[in-house]
Amino acid sequence: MLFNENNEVIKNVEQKAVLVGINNGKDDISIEDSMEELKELAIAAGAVVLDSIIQNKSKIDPAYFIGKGKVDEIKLICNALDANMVIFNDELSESQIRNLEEKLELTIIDRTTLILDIFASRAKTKEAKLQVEVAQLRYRLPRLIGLGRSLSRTGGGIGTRGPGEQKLELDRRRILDKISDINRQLKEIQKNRKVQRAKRKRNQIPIIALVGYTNAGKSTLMNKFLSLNLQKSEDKKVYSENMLFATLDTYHRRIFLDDKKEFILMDTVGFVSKLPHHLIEAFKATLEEVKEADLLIHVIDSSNKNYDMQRKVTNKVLKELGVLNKPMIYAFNKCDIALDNICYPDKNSISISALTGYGIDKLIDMIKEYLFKDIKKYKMIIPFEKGNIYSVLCDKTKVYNVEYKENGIHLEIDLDTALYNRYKQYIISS
Ligand SMILES: Nc1nc2c(ncn2[C@@H]2O[C@H](COP(=O)(O)OP(=O)(O)OP(=O)(O)O)[C@@H](O)[C@H]2O)c(=O)[nH]1
Ligand SMILES: [Mg+2]
Repeated sequence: MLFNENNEVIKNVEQKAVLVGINNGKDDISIEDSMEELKELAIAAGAVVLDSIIQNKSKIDPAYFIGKGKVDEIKLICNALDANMVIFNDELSESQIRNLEEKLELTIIDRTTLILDIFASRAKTKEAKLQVEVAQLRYRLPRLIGLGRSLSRTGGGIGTRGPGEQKLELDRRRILDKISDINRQLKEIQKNRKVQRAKRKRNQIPIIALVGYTNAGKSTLMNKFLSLNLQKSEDKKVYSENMLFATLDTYHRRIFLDDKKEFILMDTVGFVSKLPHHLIEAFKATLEEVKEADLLIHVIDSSNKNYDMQRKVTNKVLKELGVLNKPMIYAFNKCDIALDNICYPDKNSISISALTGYGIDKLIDMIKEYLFKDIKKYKMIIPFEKGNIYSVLCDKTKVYNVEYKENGIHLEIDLDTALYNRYKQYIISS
């Protein structure tokens, strides 16, 4: 689904697009790979891609983004191919979009609009929908101001500049009102999220977040773990699909391991290079949840030749979210179709296939090593007058068995080193 400049859905029109990108030699990946990714994004938004044009240019043209001569060339190509849309690989300014639209007489879409559009069409929950809307409005806001400035600069003249400015001010205010209205609604929804989060914290079950580039296989890995939940088959699988941004919300599922250990696994939205800043901002509340994770599993598509760039882009966003300091396992996924000579960034890396199950046992061992390393099961007796210790323990750790006997509360309980040291006088055996 694509939207026109008034945010109305362009219906029943085949989106026949020509892609345009600038090679300034500054990006992390080659322009060809970047254009390939843009093509996937365009397809994900429902467009048919007819051609891809690259211009080598170190300086951006303020009026047209690309060189003026290139605009004429693109016009010829679009006419010949019967395209009705040109998609740019970067974010354009309002005036660039306007100039290009005038000259090419086609719909102009930039990379940011494209990504926002995909998010808008994929968002399922009310929260995700509102978050995308805020990002879209924020994207439009400076463009309105920009337009206002350019009007006054060129001197729209009496009768045009005044009302033009007024209308812009009105649009601007309307957008600002709308943003604060949505933010109010989001706050309400997020209150509930906080309650859920507090509940999870109380349960003291460790949390693992799956993070990574879009299409890396996070949701597939989540489903693989769910298939291990033999005795708890009510757990719902999450949606996984070979398309960009299949997941836009965070999903939590409890995973039970064979030796009574359990953790909560969290599936999250995937990242992409040049992810619009407003989108990261808008999704911060959802992504905040990653902060509560005890461990991150960074899923990497090792069949993609840009896997290392994707890893770096993901780490950059994680840094922006303030979670890069958490313990992290790099899961090099899709090893069934991986490239040769994959380079591991550090020893916390493992090769897996979420699809075939290869390496999952080893991944579980690594998880246990991180999460349950110093936990052992003990039997203890807490005297009745120390009932408060019992409540502290219930809060902090897993209690398997409770019996009230004459001499106190008999517990079968997991203790890590810290809890063991604190309460060792009540331990009767391990
Ligand atoms: N060959 C192969 N394909 C895989 C593997 N893991 C996932 N896939 C495929 O990769 C595609 C993307 O998988 P998802 O699990 O939806 O990816 P994701 O990381 O959740 O993607 P987003 O939700 O978009 O961020 C799907 O077609 C999966 O079947 C794997 O180990 N091997
Ligand atoms: Mg997913």
